[in-house]
Amino acid sequence: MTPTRPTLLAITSIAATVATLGTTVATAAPGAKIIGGTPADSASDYPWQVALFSNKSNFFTTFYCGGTLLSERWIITAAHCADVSDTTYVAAGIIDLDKALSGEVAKVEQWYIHPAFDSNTFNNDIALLKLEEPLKLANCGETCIAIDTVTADNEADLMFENATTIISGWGNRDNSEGADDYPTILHFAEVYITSCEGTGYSDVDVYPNYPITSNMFCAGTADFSRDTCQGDSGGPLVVFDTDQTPLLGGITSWGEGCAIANFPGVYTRLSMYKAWIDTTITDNCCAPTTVLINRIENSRDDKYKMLGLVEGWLLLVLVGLYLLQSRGRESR
Ligand code: 4AZ
Repeated sequence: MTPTRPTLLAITSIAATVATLGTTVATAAPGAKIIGGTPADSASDYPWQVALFSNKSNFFTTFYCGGTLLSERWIITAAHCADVSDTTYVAAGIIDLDKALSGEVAKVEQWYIHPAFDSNTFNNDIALLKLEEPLKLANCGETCIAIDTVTADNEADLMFENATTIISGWGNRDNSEGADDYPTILHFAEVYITSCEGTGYSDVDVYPNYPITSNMFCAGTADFSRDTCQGDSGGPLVVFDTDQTPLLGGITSWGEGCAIANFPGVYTRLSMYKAWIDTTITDNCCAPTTVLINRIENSRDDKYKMLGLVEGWLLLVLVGLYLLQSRGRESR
């Protein structure tokens, strides 16, 4: 079997078919499986998720890949999502593709595809998008928040065998042959990091014809019931540190079909790219100035610190008043 190397063309033609089917696509057949996922309740559940589309006037039909918010100016996605002749737009702060224009929408000014991306093997399947105008993240508040990436320094603590991760996207929910079931609402699922070959959920070398390089890793479930699928590409696989701060650990890249027994999904391994991400961003302007999720946590701490300060002053004033009063009593 040959692993699915999705092309943008495939995804856009699927989107076109979806468009022709009209509203019927919005309602999933009972038991239809992201594969095996759950619809998000609110855009604030996965505020780092963005959608890529190629025509602002018809968002749903030209949606083709996911992406992740690194800052108000930079999006990270899969390099194979860059195979696009049209202009790319990004929508943040949404869960419903039908209401994408109610989110924060920006035009992509420049794609930065990893220089070593190999479209045959999908090695280095990673790209950065610089937006023409910064997204006004304050406008969408809790529904659009940038996220940090896993690095070589913290990878061992976060990306171990069986670590829990969250995948999300607007990709196909039906893995039966030739079937399309694209949701308008963002879906998510919990999957676990597993070895791609031999020691994980599968006892065979599942991808003998396609090398799993050190720039990739696999994730899935023991029963192969949950997985990313066509249209989820470019989107996030997130892990959580001990403070429950989400960090981007992977980018949905490829795999043999979707939720097929013995074939876990393959993801781009973010920890390999910190230096490339940092230099691409700093060399091409607009270093992140946005509030990252972990910085929000810190600012929450600051609030508590402020509270401490206020309480301290209050105590001082009260002690002062007490002393003044007792002095007054003594002098009487
Ligand atoms: C795709 O075509 C795709 N099951 C994404 C993920 C996987 C397969 C295909 C992994 O975008």
